[in-house]
Amino acid sequence: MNVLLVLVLLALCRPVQGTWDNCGASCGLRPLAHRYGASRVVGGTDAQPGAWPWMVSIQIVWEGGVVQHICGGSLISAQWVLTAAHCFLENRPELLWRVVIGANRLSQMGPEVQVRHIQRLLIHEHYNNISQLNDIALLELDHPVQCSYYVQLACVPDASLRVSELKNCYVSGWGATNARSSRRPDVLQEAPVHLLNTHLCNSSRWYAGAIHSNNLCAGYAYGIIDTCQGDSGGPLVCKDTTADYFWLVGVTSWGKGCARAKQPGVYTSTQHFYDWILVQMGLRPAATATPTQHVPFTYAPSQTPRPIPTQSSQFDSCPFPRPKLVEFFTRVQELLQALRGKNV
Ligand code: 4AZ
Repeated sequence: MNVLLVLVLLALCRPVQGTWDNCGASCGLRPLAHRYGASRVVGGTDAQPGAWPWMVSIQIVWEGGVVQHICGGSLISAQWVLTAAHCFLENRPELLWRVVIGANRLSQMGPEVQVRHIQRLLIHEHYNNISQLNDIALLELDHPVQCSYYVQLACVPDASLRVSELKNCYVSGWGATNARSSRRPDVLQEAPVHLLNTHLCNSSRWYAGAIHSNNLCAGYAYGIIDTCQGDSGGPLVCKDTTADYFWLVGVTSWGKGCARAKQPGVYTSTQHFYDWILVQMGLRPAATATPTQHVPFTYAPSQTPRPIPTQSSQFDSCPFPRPKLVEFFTRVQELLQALRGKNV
């Protein structure tokens, strides 16, 4: 009887376990997470390959082939990357931009790494480059990526997620590891951060009113651990309170210096832009008349009409119910094994 139940459960789990080579309907999962120890980090540390599989590096390839990492970003569907609008302030579509997905050490990109070009850049129509309000942008890739152990989608929360209750939050990026040095790490850095109360963050000795309701503050009151230049556009993720997947709650936006006391990192809160994201991706009709700034990328290899997103279900159903199902069936399997061990 037990064997039969396990077989049924395994059959039910199969589509979930089989989603690693196409993103399926899952997001926020880290297939290689079992490889990492539960090490505590002080400041940024090298991330393990595949640790943050939605993390992308947005780069410029200069004439002569020199590659420069400009900003981070997060893969939210097989063909869309969420990033910061200010990464494209000196917007130069004539340059050769590229998006690197699945990388860990930028100088040694193995077969797990996928490189795409930007088909379209969509900057928020109300982005303000003084206040950094609405510092959010979407990149449409020229071709969809293949999901794998190293490439997974991030989960964008809608308004129903109680973000302030999330506890295990992390930032990652290839940005500067020291505020006073422009040297950039080769290996992806990661650090745990705390979500900080927005009222405290806006108080007179902190950011004195510069924090908007569409922002999140994350880091530490005493500084030391923070994002920095080059981390912009990258993810602030928090683990779900009940299951083993991560929410993309913020896009790295700005901060006064890096890692200073009472001046934590400021992030664009993704849940406030959930509807905007859906509209831009063509998954929901636009309600407003203001068009988003569409920047054509002339070098995009194919100038074919924009394909109809085929990944809509991945974003729409994100993250429920698959991660919850994985969690549920894992618990049931553990229970069955425990019962079997007791010969019940
Ligand atoms: C930047 O310039 C930047 N300390 C990103 C994050 C922070 C500061 C600056 C937060 O990309």
